[in-house]
Amino acid sequence: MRIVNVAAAQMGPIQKAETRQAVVARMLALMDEAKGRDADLIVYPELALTTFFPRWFMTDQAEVDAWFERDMPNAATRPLFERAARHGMAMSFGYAELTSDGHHFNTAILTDKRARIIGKYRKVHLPGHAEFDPKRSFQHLEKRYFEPGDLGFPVWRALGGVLGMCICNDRRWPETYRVMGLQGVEMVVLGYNTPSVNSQKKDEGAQKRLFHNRLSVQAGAYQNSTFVVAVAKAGSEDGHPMIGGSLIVDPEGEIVAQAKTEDDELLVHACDLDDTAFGKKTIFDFARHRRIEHYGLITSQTGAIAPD
Ligand code: CDT
Repeated sequence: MRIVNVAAAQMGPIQKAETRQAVVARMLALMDEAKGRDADLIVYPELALTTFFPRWFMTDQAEVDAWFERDMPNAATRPLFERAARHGMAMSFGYAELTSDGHHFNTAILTDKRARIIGKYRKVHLPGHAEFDPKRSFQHLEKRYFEPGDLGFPVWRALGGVLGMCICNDRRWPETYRVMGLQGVEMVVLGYNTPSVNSQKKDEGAQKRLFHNRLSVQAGAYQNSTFVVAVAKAGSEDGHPMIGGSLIVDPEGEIVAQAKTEDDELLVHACDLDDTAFGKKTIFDFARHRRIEHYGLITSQTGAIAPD
């Protein structure tokens, strides 16, 4: 057995006016609870330190940059690293990263049990728009504030297994899991901020959004024989509702833990990474089953729509 006792630390809403210090205090409370339940790894949401700021239209770059972290750890987040090291707990969380040479990414990190950063992922699939459009009932401006990630989908040897990360919209793309699956990933951790209503499809309410969340995570897990730990920032941020539904899924695609609230809530599950072995052997028997000669369209820019 290779047990990773994972804690999915769902977070309730963070209002625009809330400080990073107040948010980190909540994250520390979740971390202490995770320690009480013997967690090896705690996973927090996408952009965990602030409200989901890409819903706000900003033109002043200084105002935009105030939502970003120039260093990690920094003064606001150092308590997380110190507490995680004291607890001997690995952690993953998302934040807006501003690099020293001026690049903006939607980033997640993974630390080891001594709170050393061992992995960094930068969100590849950025949803939403680059420009404000008054016709939309609400804005989602990730394309305005972030560049697409430049690190691909790496995996890391950690906690006795192979771990990978992705962020929110990435979970809807089969390629995300596949690229990690082909590297032998055994646990994918991800955070999300998903509005309860699809601004481009008004009849798609929270129940359908929750269904698609489960569907994409369960499919990604089963089809690649990996655990997936998907963690929401949920609830209403300044009147903008987001789904909860954080979940831990096993390599057979079964939900083994699921959030019941839209608040700060911890889900803990002992994941035996050896449970990934059967599926990997039968599904990922590379030599016998893969037919790469038929997969070329996946890497083509244009795709192909069958003519009428
Ligand atoms: N944060 C994020 O990626 N959210 C998207 C919804 C975007 S709606 C334009 C998601 O896939 O959940």
